[in-house]
Amino acid sequence: MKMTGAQIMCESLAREGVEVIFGFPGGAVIDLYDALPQYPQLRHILVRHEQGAAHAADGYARATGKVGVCIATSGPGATNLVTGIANAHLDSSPMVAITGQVARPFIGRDSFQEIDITGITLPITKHNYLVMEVEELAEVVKEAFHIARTGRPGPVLIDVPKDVFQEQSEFRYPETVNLAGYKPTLYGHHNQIKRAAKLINEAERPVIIAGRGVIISGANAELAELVEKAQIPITNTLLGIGCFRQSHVLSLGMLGMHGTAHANLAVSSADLVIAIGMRFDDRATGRVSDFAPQAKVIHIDIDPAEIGKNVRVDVPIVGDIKNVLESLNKEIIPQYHVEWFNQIEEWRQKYPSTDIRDSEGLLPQYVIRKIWEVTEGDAFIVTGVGQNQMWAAQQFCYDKPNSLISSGGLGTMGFELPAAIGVKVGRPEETVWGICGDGGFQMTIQELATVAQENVAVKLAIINNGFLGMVRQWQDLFYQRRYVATQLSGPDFVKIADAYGIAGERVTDKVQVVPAIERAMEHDGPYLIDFQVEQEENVYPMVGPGASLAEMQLEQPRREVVTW
Ligand SMILES: Cc1ncc(C[n+]2csc(CCOP(=O)(O)OP(=O)(O)O)c2C)c(N)n1
Repeated sequence: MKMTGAQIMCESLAREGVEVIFGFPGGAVIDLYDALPQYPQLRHILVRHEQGAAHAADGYARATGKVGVCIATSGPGATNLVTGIANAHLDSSPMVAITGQVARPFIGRDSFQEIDITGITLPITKHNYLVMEVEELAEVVKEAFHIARTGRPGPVLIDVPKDVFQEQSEFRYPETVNLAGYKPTLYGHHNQIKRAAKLINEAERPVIIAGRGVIISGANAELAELVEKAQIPITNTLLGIGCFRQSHVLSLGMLGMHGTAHANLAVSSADLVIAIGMRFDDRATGRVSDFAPQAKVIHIDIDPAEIGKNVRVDVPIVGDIKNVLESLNKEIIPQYHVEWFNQIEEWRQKYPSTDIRDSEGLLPQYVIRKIWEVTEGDAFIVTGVGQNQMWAAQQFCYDKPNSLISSGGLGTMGFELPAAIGVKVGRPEETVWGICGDGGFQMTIQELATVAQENVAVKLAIINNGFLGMVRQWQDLFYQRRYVATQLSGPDFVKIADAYGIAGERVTDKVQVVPAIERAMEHDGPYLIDFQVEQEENVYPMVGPGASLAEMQLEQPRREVVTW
């Protein structure tokens, strides 16, 4: 049967099981939009800025495990996607971004709204395509979804000239994909697994560092088996939160720049580090030359490019984590590490690093802890970037699998609101809380209109400190408190919400916190709370720039605080 390129695109998306598309139209994709109503199974969500579409698709993908899809027109539409694509790339989130391109005769002529988006996104996509023949379109879509979701997931961009959307061709959807040069290694090498098991069985002070790769692989159960069988303490990266129950006695919480003291000390004293589905980001390792100085390192990851990139590795295992751990667990001899466990417990007691200090004022940590208590941890938490993000990582005890959605690699302010939309659209039965910085929130605030138009029942907590808080913290600690360009005015967020038709309220006092959170939970629809918190609260512990994990600053220095 003959179809237009636009119909072929829609039909192919439907064949891939796509249910939701986040997008924004324009001239180069007008034919694609014109075909969309013929495919009612494809729900289109109109965002207010293409960056929002990419973050929403990313959040949707992380929360559902499916490929997130976004659409933008050529030129500025496409470039507005770039931050969101880069964000998905650095956090290994499966996404297909579809951009319109000027018609083929206009390419290379600096035509109206022409931009070389495949050139621009080459380093921030797993793969990208410029489709020059309508006959190739279905096969490209099939490949794009395959590449986005297999191996180490990531974003794939498909750029389609306007006249390719208009042209007709026979529709045939390929059954399979066979790409020479793209065959992710799924099973670990047998000898390497044996070597790893030997190290684990002989270790006296082992620590597991688990990352988001565990969640992507669906290996939570296999990881838990390893932890419990060999009684190995486990810490996680920021994005690894949700791969293992944090209330478990062997969980040390997050490591790194704002990790718990006992996790950082454990890694610094370990004789064996088992790194699983993580990539030794500098925020997790601290000064690399002093990272786990006494430890041998086993690194399990599906992406061979990660092995040995930042940290020397003794036993590399390339493979899908679920498969590798299944094999590894068979080789593990059950054991206890009583002395090691007691040592870590001593650190945990001595440095209760994420306890909230007494304060008359409204502390941001207190607000986030109360959201955890009221929701009983049964919620998706989507964060911004900066202090709010670190407190969200510290003050929740994450037992629910995959329940923290955060921009780790790129650290993209403005992620919080559109990503929360994507999470709620993908998992409508779940409670979704956006923990937002007042700075980050203002970067994508326009997506409140999307929330209202689609009635996306997200609950939004603005941790409003009147500053670009994390940058202010660095100015405080490392630039003698010279606050340059970090004091931030904002609108009346409650009035803004109201203007969009969204319910909300302001909280300035501790006693108001729990009732406000409860009202938000009971409200049938989206709800925004503007928490006006103490302005100069810092995140601790902190491993300063250039310091090793063992060199943490633990407490807030005493001084006058700025208040509202
Ligand atoms: C798009 C973008 N621009 C700049 C930064 C640098 N940056 C990191 S944290 C931060 C402050 C964030 O302020 P806010 O959103 O209010 O959150 P807070 O730290 O106060 O919780 C800034 C400016 C960034 N991460 N992303």
